Amino acid sequence: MDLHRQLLAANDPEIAAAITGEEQRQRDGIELIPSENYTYPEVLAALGTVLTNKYSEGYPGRRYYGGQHFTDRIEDIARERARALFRAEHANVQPLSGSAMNQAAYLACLQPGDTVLAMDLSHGGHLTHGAPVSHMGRLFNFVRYKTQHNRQGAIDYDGLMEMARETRPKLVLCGFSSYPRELDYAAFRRIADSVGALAMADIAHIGGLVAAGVLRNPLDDGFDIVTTTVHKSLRGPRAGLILCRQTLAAAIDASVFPGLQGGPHMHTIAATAVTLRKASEPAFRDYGRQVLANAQALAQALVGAGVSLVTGGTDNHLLVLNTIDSFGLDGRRAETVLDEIGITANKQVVPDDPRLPLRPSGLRIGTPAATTRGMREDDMRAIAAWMVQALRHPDDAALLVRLAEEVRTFCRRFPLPGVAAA
Ligand code: DSN
Repeated sequence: MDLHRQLLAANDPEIAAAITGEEQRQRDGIELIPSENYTYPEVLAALGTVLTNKYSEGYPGRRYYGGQHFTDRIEDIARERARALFRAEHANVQPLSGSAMNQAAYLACLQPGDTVLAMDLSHGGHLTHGAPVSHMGRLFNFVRYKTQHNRQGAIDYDGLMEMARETRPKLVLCGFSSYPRELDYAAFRRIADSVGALAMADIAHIGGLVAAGVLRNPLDDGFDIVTTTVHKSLRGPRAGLILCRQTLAAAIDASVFPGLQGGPHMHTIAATAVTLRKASEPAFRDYGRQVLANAQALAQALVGAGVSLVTGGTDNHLLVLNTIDSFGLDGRRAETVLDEIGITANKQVVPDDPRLPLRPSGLRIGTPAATTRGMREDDMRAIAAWMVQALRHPDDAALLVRLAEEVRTFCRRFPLPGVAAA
């Protein structure tokens, strides 16, 4: 155990024991929540440093506190790496996480009451894309578009163009947290242009896949603003990035600080810089390809076993299962049953779900974390088989115990990055 952990164990055994327990949970189980990942040991090292002691309000060269020699260097490196990796004119690396980055982006370019076109939450959009329960949904006039269930979840771009002409949005937003298909960014750009709106993409989930070059980068299609989290497919610390045109740089920066946030978390920004360097290496492209290949293998195995997938499949890293149609179980029960055998997923609404979000009709799974641990297509087929057995027999306690043991044994083959073996 390293010195910091020894000190923690000696001085706060309760918290130390809970952290050790979480390490064990992560090591012994299969992580399928599509927004989670295992970060690099180097990122964990950067996070646990004295940078957490420092206030750095402002931006490099323009801070409100002294002692910024090293923090300026770190933030400059992080910004430069983000710009280079995503081919962006400007990058802000200070957003504390995904919701803050989207809020800062809206507040940079909209006035209260302005109209935004965004994807409906149950069709795959995110809370910050105008769900009525979010503050953003109250502040701006979000008009929601849906996907077409009978066309593999495709978006009706002609219909969206029509909707834009009727509603005159200031911002056309695309992106998602539970949509398994690729988007036509050029079509979104044309729709935004047709009404003089800005085009923004929230690639929070797929930022790593875009960085790896295995999914399309909306900046290459002339988007004005792109936001991404750092902790999902990018495999970094919990943080957000805003990438934008140079003409929006001053507004975005002012919106993040002082508009929305105070002191940036410099330990996280250092860890973000480390992540961005890793993502620019050739091995990360291989990782991105494997994430997609694993998602295909998982989807094919589930469909082959008769499971109903929203949109019928996936083009990215995530899948949404309709567990009511497939197993007669709501998403909450399905999540609990899988938890019992050591597979972590999350309940999920399906398009126009008649059920409530805490007991929805579906389950969301994805492959970024399992891929980081080294799992490949054959492993995805084994995981699909365990899932289907458990979900078909949720009340068979003996079966669930046996499957849990199989999952634990399987997981021993895949070490947890940055954590010593048990
Ligand atoms: N919580 C994230 C997700 O799971 O997709 C989005 O905020």
